[in-house]
Amino acid sequence: MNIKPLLLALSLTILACKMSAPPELSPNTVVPTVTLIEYQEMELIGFIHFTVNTFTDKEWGYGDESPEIFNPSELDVEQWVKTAKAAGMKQLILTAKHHDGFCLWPSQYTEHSVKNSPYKEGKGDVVGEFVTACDKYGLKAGLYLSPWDRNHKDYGTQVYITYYKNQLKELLTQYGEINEIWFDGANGGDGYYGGANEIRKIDRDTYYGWEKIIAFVKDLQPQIKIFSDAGPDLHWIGNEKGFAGATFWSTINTDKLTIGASKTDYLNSGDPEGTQWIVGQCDVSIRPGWFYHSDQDSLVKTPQQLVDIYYKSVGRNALLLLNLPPDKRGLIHENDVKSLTEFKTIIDESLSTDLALGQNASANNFRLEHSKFLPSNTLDGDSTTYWATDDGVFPATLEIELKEKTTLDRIMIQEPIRLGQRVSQFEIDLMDANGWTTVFKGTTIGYKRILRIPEIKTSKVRLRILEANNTVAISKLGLFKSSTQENSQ
Ligand code: FUL
Repeated sequence: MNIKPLLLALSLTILACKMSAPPELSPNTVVPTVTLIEYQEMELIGFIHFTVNTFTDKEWGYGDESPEIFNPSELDVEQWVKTAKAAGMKQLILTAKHHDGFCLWPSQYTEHSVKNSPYKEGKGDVVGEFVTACDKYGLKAGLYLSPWDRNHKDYGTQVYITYYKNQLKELLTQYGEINEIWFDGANGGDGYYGGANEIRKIDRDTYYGWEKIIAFVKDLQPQIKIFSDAGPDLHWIGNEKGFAGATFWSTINTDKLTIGASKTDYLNSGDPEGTQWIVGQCDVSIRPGWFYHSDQDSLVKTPQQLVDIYYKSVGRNALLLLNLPPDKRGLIHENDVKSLTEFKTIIDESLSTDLALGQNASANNFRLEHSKFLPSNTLDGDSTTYWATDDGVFPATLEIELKEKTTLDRIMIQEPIRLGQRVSQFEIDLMDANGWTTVFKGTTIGYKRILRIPEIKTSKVRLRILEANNTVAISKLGLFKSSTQENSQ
Protein backbone atom coordinates (compact mmCIF):
# COMPACT_ATOMS: atom_id res chain seq x y z
CA MET A 1 0.00 0.00 0.00
CA ASN A 2 1.26 3.46 -0.81
CA ILE A 3 1.21 5.30 2.53
CA LYS A 4 2.57 8.57 1.10
CA PRO A 5 -0.89 10.12 0.46
CA LEU A 6 -1.94 9.06 3.96
CA LEU A 7 1.13 10.67 5.53
CA LEU A 8 0.56 13.79 3.50
CA ALA A 9 -3.06 13.98 4.64
CA LEU A 10 -1.97 13.42 8.24
CA SER A 11 0.66 16.19 8.07
CA LEU A 12 -1.84 18.55 6.49
CA THR A 13 -4.32 17.79 9.28
CA ILE A 14 -1.66 18.45 11.96
CA LEU A 15 -0.69 21.69 10.21
CA ALA A 16 -4.32 22.75 9.96
CA CYS A 17 -4.78 22.04 13.67
CA LYS A 18 -1.77 24.18 14.48
CA MET A 19 -2.98 27.01 12.28
CA SER A 20 -6.61 27.04 13.35
CA ALA A 21 -7.66 29.03 16.40
CA PRO A 22 -6.91 26.92 19.48
CA PRO A 23 -9.29 26.78 22.41
CA GLU A 24 -8.92 29.97 24.49
CA LEU A 25 -7.18 29.53 27.82
CA SER A 26 -10.02 29.30 30.35
CA PRO A 27 -10.24 32.35 32.58
CA ASN A 28 -10.12 32.09 36.36
CA THR A 29 -13.42 32.24 38.23
CA VAL A 30 -12.62 35.79 39.36
CA VAL A 31 -11.59 38.20 36.59
CA PRO A 32 -11.74 42.00 36.23
CA THR A 33 -14.34 43.75 34.11
CA VAL A 34 -13.11 45.58 31.00
CA THR A 35 -13.74 48.85 32.86
CA LEU A 36 -11.51 47.79 35.73
CA ILE A 37 -8.75 46.71 33.35
CA GLU A 38 -8.91 50.15 31.73
CA TYR A 39 -8.82 51.72 35.18
CA GLN A 40 -5.74 49.69 36.17
CA GLU A 41 -3.99 50.69 32.95
CA MET A 42 -4.04 54.34 34.09
CA GLU A 43 -1.35 53.33 36.62
CA LEU A 44 -0.63 56.86 37.92
CA ILE A 45 -3.36 59.24 39.11
CA GLY A 46 -3.44 62.32 41.31
CA PHE A 47 -5.25 63.74 44.32
CA ILE A 48 -6.04 67.40 44.97
CA HIS A 49 -6.67 68.21 48.64
CA PHE A 50 -7.94 71.76 48.77
CA THR A 51 -10.48 73.43 51.10
CA VAL A 52 -10.72 75.73 54.14
CA ASN A 53 -7.85 73.75 55.70
CA THR A 54 -5.54 75.27 53.09
CA PHE A 55 -6.26 78.65 54.71
CA THR A 56 -6.39 77.58 58.38
CA ASP A 57 -3.24 75.45 58.14
CA LYS A 58 -5.07 72.39 59.46
CA GLU A 59 -5.36 68.79 58.31
CA TRP A 60 -8.85 68.20 59.68
CA GLY A 61 -11.10 71.27 59.88
CA TYR A 62 -13.45 71.28 62.87
CA GLY A 63 -16.41 72.37 60.76
CA ASP A 64 -16.79 75.85 62.30
CA GLU A 65 -14.69 77.67 59.70
CA SER A 66 -16.25 80.72 58.13
CA PRO A 67 -16.63 80.35 54.35
CA GLU A 68 -15.08 83.85 54.22
CA ILE A 69 -11.62 82.36 54.73
CA PHE A 70 -11.74 80.46 51.45
CA ASN A 71 -10.02 83.09 49.33
CA PRO A 72 -7.40 81.78 46.88
CA SER A 73 -5.66 84.73 45.23
CA GLU A 74 -4.63 83.06 41.95
CA LEU A 75 -6.67 79.87 41.73
CA ASP A 76 -5.88 78.15 38.43
CA VAL A 77 -7.34 74.67 38.08
CA GLU A 78 -5.69 74.36 34.67
CA GLN A 79 -2.30 74.61 36.40
CA TRP A 80 -3.27 71.57 38.52
CA VAL A 81 -4.39 69.60 35.50
CA LYS A 82 -1.44 70.56 33.30
CA THR A 83 1.00 69.69 36.11
CA ALA A 84 -0.65 66.31 36.60
CA LYS A 85 -0.75 65.58 32.89
CA ALA A 86 2.91 66.47 32.41
CA ALA A 87 3.74 63.96 35.16
CA GLY A 88 1.90 61.20 33.30
CA MET A 89 -1.22 61.16 35.47
CA LYS A 90 -4.37 59.99 33.75
CA GLN A 91 -6.91 61.13 36.35
CA LEU A 92 -7.27 63.68 39.15
CA ILE A 93 -9.52 63.41 42.21
CA LEU A 94 -10.64 66.60 43.98
CA THR A 95 -11.85 66.90 47.58
CA ALA A 96 -15.29 68.31 46.73
CA LYS A 97 -15.98 68.12 50.47
CA HIS A 98 -13.52 67.13 53.23
CA HIS A 99 -14.38 66.30 56.85
CA ASP A 100 -15.00 70.01 57.65
CA GLY A 101 -18.07 69.89 55.42
CA PHE A 102 -17.11 72.92 53.30
CA CYS A 103 -18.27 72.38 49.71
CA LEU A 104 -16.17 73.46 46.74
CA TRP A 105 -19.35 73.67 44.68
CA PRO A 106 -22.42 75.83 45.41
CA SER A 107 -24.55 73.04 46.84
CA GLN A 108 -28.17 74.03 47.27
CA TYR A 109 -28.35 72.01 50.48
CA THR A 110 -25.91 74.02 52.63
CA GLU A 111 -24.61 77.51 53.21
CA HIS A 112 -21.21 76.06 54.08
CA SER A 113 -19.71 76.39 50.61
CA VAL A 114 -17.92 78.51 48.02
CA LYS A 115 -21.13 80.43 47.42
CA ASN A 116 -20.53 82.30 50.70
CA SER A 117 -16.82 82.82 50.10
CA PRO A 118 -15.01 85.75 48.50
CA TYR A 119 -13.90 83.46 45.68
CA LYS A 120 -15.38 84.98 42.50
CA GLU A 121 -17.67 86.90 44.84
CA GLY A 122 -19.56 83.75 45.67
CA LYS A 123 -20.19 82.91 42.01
CA GLY A 124 -17.38 80.37 41.73
CA ASP A 125 -17.69 76.61 41.41
CA VAL A 126 -14.34 74.88 41.89
CA VAL A 127 -15.80 71.43 41.14
CA GLY A 128 -17.22 72.69 37.84
CA GLU A 129 -13.97 74.41 36.85
CA PHE A 130 -12.03 71.29 37.81
CA VAL A 131 -14.12 68.89 35.73
CA THR A 132 -14.02 71.26 32.73
CA ALA A 133 -10.23 71.52 32.95
CA CYS A 134 -9.85 67.73 33.24
CA ASP A 135 -12.02 67.30 30.13
CA LYS A 136 -10.03 69.96 28.26
CA TYR A 137 -6.71 68.21 28.87
CA GLY A 138 -7.99 64.65 28.51
CA LEU A 139 -7.78 63.56 32.13
CA LYS A 140 -10.51 61.64 33.91
CA ALA A 141 -12.12 63.46 36.82
CA GLY A 142 -12.83 61.95 40.21
CA LEU A 143 -14.43 63.42 43.34
CA TYR A 144 -13.96 62.88 47.08
CA LEU A 145 -17.07 63.46 49.16
CA SER A 146 -16.27 62.89 52.82
CA PRO A 147 -18.97 60.82 54.52
CA TRP A 148 -17.95 62.36 57.87
CA ASP A 149 -19.15 65.96 58.07
CA ARG A 150 -18.09 67.97 61.14
CA ASN A 151 -20.15 70.97 60.08
CA HIS A 152 -23.55 69.45 59.57
CA LYS A 153 -25.96 69.75 62.50
CA ASP A 154 -27.65 66.44 61.72
CA TYR A 155 -24.53 64.31 61.38
CA GLY A 156 -25.25 61.04 63.14
CA THR A 157 -28.95 60.90 62.19
CA GLN A 158 -30.81 59.74 59.06
CA VAL A 159 -31.44 63.37 58.08
CA TYR A 160 -27.74 63.65 57.32
CA ILE A 161 -27.81 60.50 55.15
CA THR A 162 -30.49 62.15 53.00
CA TYR A 163 -28.30 65.28 52.83
CA TYR A 164 -25.29 63.17 51.83
CA LYS A 165 -27.28 61.50 49.05
CA ASN A 166 -28.56 64.85 47.83
CA GLN A 167 -24.99 66.03 47.55
CA LEU A 168 -23.97 62.89 45.69
CA LYS A 169 -26.83 63.53 43.31
CA GLU A 170 -25.68 67.10 42.68
CA LEU A 171 -22.11 65.98 42.00
CA LEU A 172 -23.10 63.07 39.80
CA THR A 173 -25.75 64.82 37.72
CA GLN A 174 -24.44 68.36 37.21
CA TYR A 175 -20.90 67.82 35.95
CA GLY A 176 -21.02 65.12 33.29
CA GLU A 177 -19.05 61.90 33.58
CA ILE A 178 -17.20 61.37 36.85
CA ASN A 179 -14.81 58.41 36.65
CA GLU A 180 -14.37 57.79 40.36
CA ILE A 181 -15.99 58.63 43.67
CA TRP A 182 -13.82 58.37 46.79
CA PHE A 183 -15.39 57.34 50.08
CA ASP A 184 -13.02 58.00 52.93
CA GLY A 185 -12.90 55.76 55.99
CA ALA A 186 -12.41 58.45 58.69
CA ASN A 187 -15.73 58.64 60.46
CA GLY A 188 -17.28 60.16 63.53
CA GLY A 189 -15.68 62.02 66.41
CA ASP A 190 -15.72 65.53 67.72
CA GLY A 191 -16.91 68.44 65.61
CA TYR A 192 -18.85 71.66 65.38
CA TYR A 193 -22.08 69.96 64.21
CA GLY A 194 -24.08 73.17 63.74
CA GLY A 195 -22.84 74.60 67.04
CA ALA A 196 -23.33 71.50 69.23
CA ASN A 197 -19.55 71.16 69.60
CA GLU A 198 -19.65 67.58 70.74
CA ILE A 199 -18.45 64.08 70.02
CA ARG A 200 -20.69 62.02 67.74
CA LYS A 201 -20.05 58.34 67.22
CA ILE A 202 -21.65 56.33 64.48
CA ASP A 203 -21.86 52.60 63.84
CA ARG A 204 -19.51 52.10 60.93
CA ASP A 205 -21.29 48.92 59.84
CA THR A 206 -24.78 50.31 59.65
CA TYR A 207 -24.98 54.12 59.79
CA TYR A 208 -24.42 55.03 56.14
CA GLY A 209 -26.23 52.07 54.61
CA TRP A 210 -23.37 51.66 52.17
CA GLU A 211 -25.11 49.08 50.03
CA LYS A 212 -27.88 51.53 49.25
CA ILE A 213 -25.49 54.41 48.69
CA ILE A 214 -23.41 52.31 46.29
CA ALA A 215 -26.55 51.31 44.35
CA PHE A 216 -27.66 54.97 44.31
CA VAL A 217 -24.29 56.09 42.90
CA LYS A 218 -24.20 53.34 40.25
CA ASP A 219 -27.71 54.24 39.24
CA LEU A 220 -26.66 57.84 38.62
CA GLN A 221 -23.43 56.91 36.80
CA PRO A 222 -23.17 53.21 35.90
CA GLN A 223 -19.57 53.51 34.63
CA ILE A 224 -18.25 55.16 37.82
CA LYS A 225 -15.63 53.41 39.92
CA ILE A 226 -16.28 53.49 43.66
CA PHE A 227 -13.33 53.62 46.05
CA SER A 228 -13.47 52.73 49.73
CA ASP A 229 -11.83 50.36 52.21
CA ALA A 230 -14.20 47.77 50.85
CA GLY A 231 -14.56 48.55 47.17
CA PRO A 232 -16.77 47.66 45.37
CA ASP A 233 -14.41 48.65 42.51
CA LEU A 234 -11.24 50.03 44.09
CA HIS A 235 -9.84 49.52 47.55
CA TRP A 236 -7.48 51.28 49.92
CA ILE A 237 -4.08 49.67 50.23
CA GLY A 238 -4.07 49.83 54.04
CA ASN A 239 -1.51 52.62 54.56
CA GLU A 240 -1.01 56.23 53.47
CA LYS A 241 2.59 55.69 52.39
CA GLY A 242 1.74 54.56 48.88
CA PHE A 243 3.01 50.98 49.30
CA ALA A 244 1.25 47.80 48.19
CA GLY A 245 2.45 44.52 49.69
CA ALA A 246 5.28 42.67 47.94
CA THR A 247 2.61 39.99 47.64
CA PHE A 248 -0.47 41.65 46.24
CA TRP A 249 -3.58 39.95 44.89
CA SER A 250 -6.24 41.96 43.05
CA THR A 251 -8.75 39.49 44.45
CA ILE A 252 -10.19 40.03 47.91
CA ASN A 253 -13.18 39.04 49.99
CA THR A 254 -15.43 41.98 50.89
CA ASP A 255 -17.17 39.99 53.63
CA LYS A 256 -13.98 40.57 55.58
CA LEU A 257 -14.05 44.36 55.03
CA THR A 258 -15.88 47.29 56.62
CA ILE A 259 -15.46 50.85 55.41
CA GLY A 260 -13.38 52.62 58.03
CA ALA A 261 -12.62 49.47 60.02
CA SER A 262 -10.83 47.01 57.77
CA LYS A 263 -7.70 45.08 58.65
CA THR A 264 -4.89 46.99 57.00
CA ASP A 265 -2.63 44.01 56.39
CA TYR A 266 -5.47 42.22 54.56
CA LEU A 267 -5.97 45.29 52.34
CA ASN A 268 -2.23 45.43 51.75
CA SER A 269 -1.87 41.88 50.43
CA GLY A 270 -5.27 41.10 48.91
CA ASP A 271 -6.41 37.49 49.08
CA PRO A 272 -5.57 34.62 46.72
CA GLU A 273 -8.92 33.08 47.75
CA GLY A 274 -10.76 36.38 47.22
CA THR A 275 -14.17 36.21 45.60
CA GLN A 276 -14.12 39.70 44.03
CA TRP A 277 -11.71 41.56 41.78
CA ILE A 278 -11.07 44.95 43.35
CA VAL A 279 -8.21 47.10 42.10
CA GLY A 280 -5.71 48.26 44.75
CA GLN A 281 -5.04 51.98 45.02
CA CYS A 282 -2.03 53.38 46.92
CA ASP A 283 -2.67 56.91 48.21
CA VAL A 284 0.15 59.11 49.45
CA SER A 285 0.89 62.82 49.60
CA ILE A 286 3.88 64.51 48.00
CA ARG A 287 4.21 66.36 51.32
CA PRO A 288 3.87 65.15 54.93
CA GLY A 289 0.32 66.57 55.07
CA TRP A 290 -2.64 66.04 52.77
CA PHE A 291 -3.27 69.81 52.75
CA TYR A 292 -0.79 72.57 51.97
CA HIS A 293 1.20 74.02 54.87
CA SER A 294 3.92 76.57 54.12
CA ASP A 295 6.18 75.09 56.80
CA GLN A 296 6.29 71.90 54.71
CA ASP A 297 7.72 73.62 51.62
CA SER A 298 11.11 72.12 52.40
CA LEU A 299 9.64 68.69 53.13
CA VAL A 300 8.34 67.85 49.66
CA LYS A 301 9.24 64.27 48.78
CA THR A 302 12.33 64.05 46.61
CA PRO A 303 12.10 62.66 43.06
CA GLN A 304 13.97 59.60 44.35
CA GLN A 305 11.41 59.04 47.12
CA LEU A 306 8.62 59.32 44.57
CA VAL A 307 10.36 56.82 42.31
CA ASP A 308 10.67 54.39 45.23
CA ILE A 309 6.93 54.78 45.91
CA TYR A 310 6.21 54.18 42.22
CA TYR A 311 8.07 50.85 42.31
CA LYS A 312 6.14 49.86 45.45
CA SER A 313 2.74 50.72 43.98
CA VAL A 314 2.60 50.57 40.18
CA GLY A 315 5.46 48.06 40.33
CA ARG A 316 3.42 45.86 42.68
CA ASN A 317 0.19 45.48 40.73
CA ALA A 318 -1.59 48.56 42.14
CA LEU A 319 -2.27 52.18 41.17
CA LEU A 320 -0.42 55.15 42.61
CA LEU A 321 -2.68 58.00 43.76
CA LEU A 322 -0.29 60.88 44.49
CA ASN A 323 -1.60 63.97 46.28
CA LEU A 324 -0.58 67.44 45.06
CA PRO A 325 -2.13 69.96 47.46
CA PRO A 326 -2.58 73.50 46.07
CA ASP A 327 -1.37 76.37 48.27
CA LYS A 328 -3.19 79.52 49.44
CA ARG A 329 -2.81 81.02 45.99
CA GLY A 330 -4.67 78.01 44.59
CA LEU A 331 -1.59 76.74 42.76
CA ILE A 332 0.52 73.62 43.13
CA HIS A 333 3.69 74.96 44.71
CA GLU A 334 6.89 75.32 42.66
CA ASN A 335 8.78 72.85 44.89
CA ASP A 336 6.15 70.17 44.30
CA VAL A 337 6.14 70.81 40.54
CA LYS A 338 9.93 70.54 40.43
CA SER A 339 10.05 67.25 42.31
CA LEU A 340 7.21 65.80 40.27
CA THR A 341 8.83 66.83 36.98
CA GLU A 342 12.13 65.21 37.94
CA PHE A 343 10.29 62.08 39.06
CA LYS A 344 8.65 61.81 35.63
CA THR A 345 12.01 62.28 33.85
CA ILE A 346 13.58 59.50 35.92
CA ILE A 347 10.70 57.07 35.37
CA ASP A 348 10.82 57.76 31.62
CA GLU A 349 14.57 57.27 31.48
CA SER A 350 14.36 54.07 33.50
CA LEU A 351 11.39 52.38 31.91
CA SER A 352 10.93 53.63 28.35
CA THR A 353 13.56 51.54 26.58
CA ASP A 354 12.70 47.86 26.77
CA LEU A 355 15.92 46.01 25.98
CA ALA A 356 14.06 42.72 25.50
CA LEU A 357 11.77 43.94 22.71
CA GLY A 358 12.17 41.75 19.63
CA GLN A 359 14.91 39.59 21.20
CA ASN A 360 14.77 35.82 21.29
CA ALA A 361 12.44 33.98 23.67
CA SER A 362 12.11 30.26 24.30
CA ALA A 363 10.27 28.17 26.88
CA ASN A 364 10.25 24.65 28.25
CA ASN A 365 6.67 24.37 26.99
CA PHE A 366 4.13 26.38 25.05
CA ARG A 367 0.51 25.49 24.85
CA LEU A 368 -0.47 23.05 22.08
CA GLU A 369 2.69 24.24 20.34
CA HIS A 370 0.40 26.83 18.82
CA SER A 371 1.58 30.27 17.66
CA LYS A 372 -1.12 31.92 19.77
CA PHE A 373 0.84 30.90 22.87
CA LEU A 374 4.41 31.47 21.69
CA PRO A 375 7.09 32.52 24.20
CA SER A 376 7.97 35.42 21.87
CA ASN A 377 4.53 36.93 22.58
CA THR A 378 6.08 38.23 25.80
CA LEU A 379 8.53 40.35 23.82
CA ASP A 380 6.27 41.80 21.11
CA GLY A 381 5.17 44.94 22.95
CA ASP A 382 1.52 43.90 22.54
CA SER A 383 -0.24 43.52 25.89
CA THR A 384 -3.03 41.40 24.40
CA THR A 385 -0.80 38.53 23.28
CA TYR A 386 0.72 36.11 25.75
CA TRP A 387 2.78 32.99 26.29
CA ALA A 388 0.92 30.12 27.95
CA THR A 389 1.91 26.58 28.84
CA ASP A 390 -0.06 23.39 28.70
CA ASP A 391 -2.06 22.72 31.84
CA GLY A 392 -0.11 21.72 34.93
CA VAL A 393 3.39 22.52 33.66
CA PHE A 394 5.55 23.57 36.65
CA PRO A 395 8.07 25.00 36.66
CA ALA A 396 7.14 27.00 33.58
CA THR A 397 10.36 28.45 32.26
CA LEU A 398 10.74 31.38 29.92
CA GLU A 399 14.23 32.21 28.69
CA ILE A 400 15.23 35.44 26.99
CA GLU A 401 18.39 35.47 24.95
CA LEU A 402 19.79 38.88 24.04
CA LYS A 403 21.84 39.31 20.88
CA GLU A 404 24.63 40.85 22.90
CA LYS A 405 25.59 41.21 26.53
CA THR A 406 23.49 44.00 27.95
CA THR A 407 23.55 45.95 31.22
CA LEU A 408 20.22 45.84 33.04
CA ASP A 409 18.78 46.25 36.53
CA ARG A 410 14.97 46.38 36.17
CA ILE A 411 12.63 43.61 35.07
CA MET A 412 8.97 44.14 34.22
CA ILE A 413 6.56 41.19 34.14
CA GLN A 414 2.86 41.23 33.29
CA GLU A 415 0.05 38.69 33.35
CA PRO A 416 -2.90 39.01 30.94
CA ILE A 417 -5.27 39.84 33.80
CA ARG A 418 -8.39 39.47 31.69
CA LEU A 419 -7.82 35.76 32.42
CA GLY A 420 -7.37 36.41 36.14
CA GLN A 421 -4.35 36.67 38.42
CA ARG A 422 -2.46 33.39 38.60
CA VAL A 423 1.21 33.37 39.58
CA SER A 424 2.01 32.90 43.27
CA GLN A 425 5.70 31.95 43.18
CA PHE A 426 8.45 32.78 40.72
CA GLU A 427 12.18 33.25 40.46
CA ILE A 428 14.47 35.18 38.14
CA ASP A 429 17.85 33.81 37.08
CA LEU A 430 20.56 35.61 35.16
CA MET A 431 23.43 34.01 33.31
CA ASP A 432 26.86 35.08 34.54
CA ALA A 433 30.36 33.64 34.32
CA ASN A 434 29.35 30.90 36.81
CA GLY A 435 26.17 29.89 35.01
CA TRP A 436 22.63 30.70 36.15
CA THR A 437 22.34 32.77 39.32
CA THR A 438 19.02 33.41 41.02
CA VAL A 439 18.68 37.15 41.63
CA PHE A 440 15.05 37.45 42.68
CA LYS A 441 12.44 35.29 44.39
CA GLY A 442 8.91 36.63 44.26
CA THR A 443 5.29 35.72 44.80
CA THR A 444 2.63 37.64 42.86
CA ILE A 445 2.84 39.38 39.46
CA GLY A 446 -0.64 40.51 38.37
CA TYR A 447 -1.20 43.39 35.96
CA LYS A 448 2.38 44.62 36.38
CA ARG A 449 5.34 43.76 38.56
CA ILE A 450 8.58 45.72 38.32
CA LEU A 451 11.63 44.20 39.97
CA ARG A 452 14.71 46.10 41.04
CA ILE A 453 17.78 43.89 40.85
CA PRO A 454 21.48 44.73 41.17
CA GLU A 455 22.95 45.94 37.88
CA ILE A 456 24.38 43.14 35.74
CA LYS A 457 25.72 42.66 32.23
CA THR A 458 24.26 39.52 30.77
CA SER A 459 22.85 37.99 27.63
CA LYS A 460 20.42 35.54 29.23
CA VAL A 461 17.52 36.05 31.61
CA ARG A 462 15.22 33.32 32.84
CA LEU A 463 11.82 33.49 34.52
CA ARG A 464 10.83 30.33 36.37
CA ILE A 465 7.26 30.12 37.56
CA LEU A 466 7.05 27.58 40.33
CA GLU A 467 3.46 27.94 41.45
CA ALA A 468 0.22 29.38 40.13
CA ASN A 469 -3.49 28.82 40.74
CA ASN A 470 -4.05 27.97 37.07
CA THR A 471 -2.16 27.42 33.83
CA VAL A 472 0.68 29.91 33.41
CA ALA A 473 0.11 32.90 31.10
CA ILE A 474 2.51 35.84 30.77
CA SER A 475 1.96 38.80 28.44
CA LYS A 476 5.20 40.71 28.92
CA LEU A 477 8.74 40.35 30.09
CA GLY A 478 10.64 43.63 29.79
CA LEU A 479 14.26 44.41 30.62
CA PHE A 480 15.52 47.88 31.48
CA LYS A 481 18.56 49.82 32.66
CA SER A 482 17.51 52.42 35.24
CA SER A 483 18.42 56.10 35.16
CA THR A 484 21.51 57.02 37.17
CA GLN A 485 19.28 59.66 38.78
CA GLU A 486 17.29 57.00 40.64
CA ASN A 487 19.83 56.83 43.42
CA SER A 488 21.30 60.33 43.39
CA GLN A 489 20.22 62.70 46.17
C1 FUL B 1 -7.87 60.17 55.21
C2 FUL B 1 -8.40 61.55 55.60
O1 FUL B 1 -8.71 61.62 56.98
C3 FUL B 1 -7.28 62.49 55.21
O2 FUL B 1 -7.52 63.80 55.63
C4 FUL B 1 -7.09 62.40 53.71
O3 FUL B 1 -8.21 62.92 53.06
C5 FUL B 1 -6.80 60.96 53.29
C6 FUL B 1 -6.70 60.78 51.81
O4 FUL B 1 -7.80 60.11 53.80
O5 FUL B 1 -8.56 59.15 55.74
